[in-house]
Amino acid sequence: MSELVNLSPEQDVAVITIQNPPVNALSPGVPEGMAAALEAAERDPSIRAIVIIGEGRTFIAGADIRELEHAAQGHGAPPELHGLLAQIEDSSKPVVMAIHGTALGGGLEVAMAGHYRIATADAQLGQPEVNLGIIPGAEGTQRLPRLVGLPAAIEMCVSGKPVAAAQALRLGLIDRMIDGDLRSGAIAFAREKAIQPGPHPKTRQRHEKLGSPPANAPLLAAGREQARQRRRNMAAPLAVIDALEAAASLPFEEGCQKEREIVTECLASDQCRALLHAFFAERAAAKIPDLSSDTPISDIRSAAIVGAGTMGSGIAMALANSGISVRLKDVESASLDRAIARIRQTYAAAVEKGRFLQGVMDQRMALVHPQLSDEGFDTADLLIEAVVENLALKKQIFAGFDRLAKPECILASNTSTLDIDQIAEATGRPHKVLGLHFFSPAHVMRLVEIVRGKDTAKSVIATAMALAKKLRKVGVVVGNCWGFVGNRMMLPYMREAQFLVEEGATPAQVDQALCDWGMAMGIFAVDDMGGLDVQWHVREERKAFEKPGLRQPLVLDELYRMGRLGQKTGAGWYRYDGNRKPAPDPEVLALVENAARENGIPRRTITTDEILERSIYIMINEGSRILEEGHALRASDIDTIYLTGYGFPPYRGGPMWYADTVGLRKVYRRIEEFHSLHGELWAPAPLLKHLAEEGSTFTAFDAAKASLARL
Ligand code: 3H9
Repeated sequence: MSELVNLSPEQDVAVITIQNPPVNALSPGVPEGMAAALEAAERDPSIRAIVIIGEGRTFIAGADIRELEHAAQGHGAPPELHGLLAQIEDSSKPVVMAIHGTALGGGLEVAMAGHYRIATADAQLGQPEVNLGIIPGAEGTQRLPRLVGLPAAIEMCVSGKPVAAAQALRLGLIDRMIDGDLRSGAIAFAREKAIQPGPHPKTRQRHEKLGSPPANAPLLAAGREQARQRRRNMAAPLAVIDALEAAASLPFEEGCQKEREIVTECLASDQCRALLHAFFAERAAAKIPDLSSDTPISDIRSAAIVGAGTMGSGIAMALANSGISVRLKDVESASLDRAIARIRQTYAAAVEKGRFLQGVMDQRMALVHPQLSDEGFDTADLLIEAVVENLALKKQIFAGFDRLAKPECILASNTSTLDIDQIAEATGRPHKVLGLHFFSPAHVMRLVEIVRGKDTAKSVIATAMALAKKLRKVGVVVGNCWGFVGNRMMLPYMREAQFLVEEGATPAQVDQALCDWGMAMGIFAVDDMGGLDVQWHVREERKAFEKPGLRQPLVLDELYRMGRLGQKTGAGWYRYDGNRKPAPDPEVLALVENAARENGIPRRTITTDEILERSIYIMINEGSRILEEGHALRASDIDTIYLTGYGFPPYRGGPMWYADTVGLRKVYRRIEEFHSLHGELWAPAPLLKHLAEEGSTFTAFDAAKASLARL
């Protein structure tokens, strides 16, 4: 046994407890400890059954992802669990897996080798490996379809989404749900099974749900189509179907061999390395170097929002979804009516799709209180301003917050670009003020930029991070500069796309290139969705921060003047039909050609490579400046922001990781070339130049900074 695994006999039942906090990952020592405990239980004649359970908040959340990372970097092989799984399955005594929290990846694979599985109602079971660019590599692709059938196995492995215990029971993945104490329930269940005549079911020997080749062929074809559409450009979701096909067509051992080959190939891929980076980047963002673990955190139980527009109502839903009571204030009752209708419609659609029950919708609706007054502002734990981007108006609202709020209340602005310190100046308590920049739609998008002003108290930042976690979002602390991190990088990206169009591309060509590369949406489609009026105002305001005479896009003004404001007016960069489907518009092309002619810009053929380099490298360059100025704590924080808030393809790891994979020398060289061709907007960021000349990477930059912080 080891410290990581405990064996305790409960009369005739051996309870093997995994104790590897925080998530009982199968780190080195855990499989070995389990094997030793199983052997001891097998040898002990007084033991009639075995229970395997996790200590703390969860069963086993999977293989140790650090180990996978080492293997992906070429240091060592992936964890090997074959021997342990066979030992569990071949045990002469019934082995019961007692699941609470999460049984994910290798955790579910271990569970499926048991003879029986029981779970608490809140348990989640899944094979999320594709999210890390691999496939289940510990025989999961071979056992899962034997338990749940091919269609459900395809769905679980391609989506990577876990199923809740009730569904797992329906699918045959677990045998029973347990009310009350799991450990004692598992012991009782194990005794029940011990007296049943053997043999106890071995998953690997089951075939009844595997179907026949002719019946499976269309299921596999549909699965591959689903993988191509839902996980665009990703290799692992397609590869996992090859392994599932092997389960249905080959003997178990041969299927396992095939799975092993595929997982080894996946682990050696750029996609896998990028996705592993994304996993750890997201967790690293939660660590703020100057915030100690004892920084006080207040519990946010009630909030009030000023501004019932799209953002205000989205934030209200995000809060209500986590059980926080929220007052939604606006100056016009018509705005409130629209907001409540929007919220009700969103929830009703979720109920219709089966995401949650009507009762849950009713509870959430009851938490949102529309109002024209400031009632309840004096007792709220958090006040959020979500009005239009107008500094004077925001300052006025914050002055009101200052008069009304209780001393411990946190005052947040949802500004996407403005100066938090100036907003804080309108109050007598700037230490309580910060930015909480949600992304639209705020109840869906995972990112929240947490903007730290010069006076924001550490406890306010810590509370905001805890709130983001409670809302199941990803909080990333950013500095107070124009546009913070995300929008500051977005502006040059949008601008460059417009220059490309002036020089000869079309909006549809640019968008197609970006989508094919993996962006969730093309930049012109994004612009039309956000509204060209918003973009126009942002650009006008931004001019105050820029040197006069810089190249400005030519056509945006004209579209704005024509009232082509994007989706909301049925036309912007594209023309929209009733289903909001964008269609290229010759009128826009004529405007562009005209503007280019008048301004002496020769039009030429623009290649896909040029579109991609100019769009992505301009972001990387701005990201480098942000990093150098300290407005992002790490390059990986910038990646997390782009992955969780801006539709950057996860398998490319975020813009800064992507730059590392291209090679900073190459990126820098191209930026230099663009600088000489296109002028000052392409001036290389000094940090990028420095790292490129040193042959270094952003990853190395982050690591060096982290080790300095530890000194
Ligand atoms: C797999 O199993 C492959 C197999 O098929 C075999 C192949 C051969 N390993 O997320 P949190 C750390 S692939 C190592 O903030 P939560 C995490 O880094 C794996 N570490 O907590 C963090 O560390 P730190 C399949 C892990 O409560 C801390 O735990 N499994 C692992 O919000 C807390 O994490 C998965 O993909 C791990 N497996 O969420 C599950 N998991 O404090 C991945 C977590 O130092 N994990 N850590 O920053 C999750 O989805 C979430 O962590 C979980 C908890 C839902 C479990």
